[in-house]
Amino acid sequence: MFSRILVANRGEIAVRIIRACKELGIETVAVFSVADRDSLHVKLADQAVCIGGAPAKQSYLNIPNIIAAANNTRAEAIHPGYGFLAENAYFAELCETNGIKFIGPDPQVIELMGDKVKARELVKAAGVPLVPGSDGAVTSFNEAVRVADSIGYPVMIKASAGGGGRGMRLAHNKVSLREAIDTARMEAGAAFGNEEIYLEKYIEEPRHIEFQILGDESGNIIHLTERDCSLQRRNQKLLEEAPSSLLDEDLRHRMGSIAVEAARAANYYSAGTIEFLVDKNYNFYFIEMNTRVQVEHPITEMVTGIDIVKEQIRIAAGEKLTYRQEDVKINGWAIECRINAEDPLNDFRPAPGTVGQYLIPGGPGIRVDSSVYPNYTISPYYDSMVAKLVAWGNDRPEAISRMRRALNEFIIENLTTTIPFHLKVLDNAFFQKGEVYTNFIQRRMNNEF
Ligand code: MV4
Repeated sequence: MFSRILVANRGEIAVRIIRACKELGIETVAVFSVADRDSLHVKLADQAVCIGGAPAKQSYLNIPNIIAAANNTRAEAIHPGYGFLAENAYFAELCETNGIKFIGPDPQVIELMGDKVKARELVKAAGVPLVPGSDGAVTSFNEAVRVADSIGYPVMIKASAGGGGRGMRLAHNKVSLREAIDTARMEAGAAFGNEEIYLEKYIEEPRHIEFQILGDESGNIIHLTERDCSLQRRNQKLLEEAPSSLLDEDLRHRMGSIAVEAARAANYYSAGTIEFLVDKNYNFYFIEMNTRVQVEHPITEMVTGIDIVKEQIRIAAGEKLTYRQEDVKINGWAIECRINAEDPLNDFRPAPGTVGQYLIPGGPGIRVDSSVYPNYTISPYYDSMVAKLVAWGNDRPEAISRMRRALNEFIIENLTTTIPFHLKVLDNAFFQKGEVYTNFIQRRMNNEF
């Protein structure tokens, strides 16, 4: 096992990783920007190194400074968390060439899965169902028209280098297809330096269901069942739950087996996520794979009892999985609310600032992953997450009532947060029936938000 790990991230996920290291008896090195001198991850780590200015480009994305910090502190491994450098294959490769273990999958797999066209081709060959669409990238308007005519409108245009809904465009007919393709290409070029696009049939009101994967470096791969992330706003997840109210045991088993096959096709190790869309007829389709630990990983931890971050670290240290698929059981129900410093009444505009009193909820079934403390200033330089509030219950109604209780208990003075919005979602009759899907917020929350 490692004796010292550098955590190349900030905020709640840096704190989460430091906690896992402490439980494993591993020393931690935090890195921080000049805006984060007073951050909780800096206080909790054994050592901390300033890696640059407040803008992420100068610090949390500053590869030479992070590698230097790891070398200087003789850290044996780097945990990238999510965001920033977590899915940067070049960074992962550079860690390895410096003799530092990157806590994540093989750099070539990061590269492969970052290319959504290549990822589709790879898993298709392994028999994984895809959303009907183009075979590979679409290179001309005429080709796009041919594909759209054969799969039928509406179609989604997606950026090969995108993912998570970034750079997606919808086209209802041949006329709007041309404009959608031109815009998608331009946006993808500007955002990712890569104009490659592909086409998918538009799935109406799908559910976004993702399977948590764990694999070791000996080729053992299991899944930790699913998360339902259908409640999104402009491709930002607001609330996630595990398990999904949509799946029965049979569908869970079939999707889980396919998710493991998709990961196996990539020789995957470490933690990862296979994302599916599920349509109204319970057909499921692979959309992409994420090669990092995700924001919403705690709900899977709550229902399986498996510590995903500790497993990631053990796997990176060369240990074999200690769980077999038959050891993984779902116990109860978990919901996560992402509490952001944003104004739901003002188009969810970020509202960073200095918190006054800060009192987190507790009691049965409640977990709070946060790096905020009283009088802490949330910086405008980074995302506006205040806390991930997770509620566990024996069943969905109990998880909902605990979440409602905990949201009301949370004291976050002097900040505008999304808590009132989350309470409205939990009170919504459609949500309570488990009806969450694309446009839920538009269609079901219109009057309130
Ligand atoms: C789609 C889709 C409909 N058809 N792809 C992909 C990433 C995710 N963040 C949103 N994505 C979607 N991809 C096809 N071919 C609709 C969405 C989508 C969505 C899906 C499930 C639940 C909520 C959603 C909200 C917006 C968009």
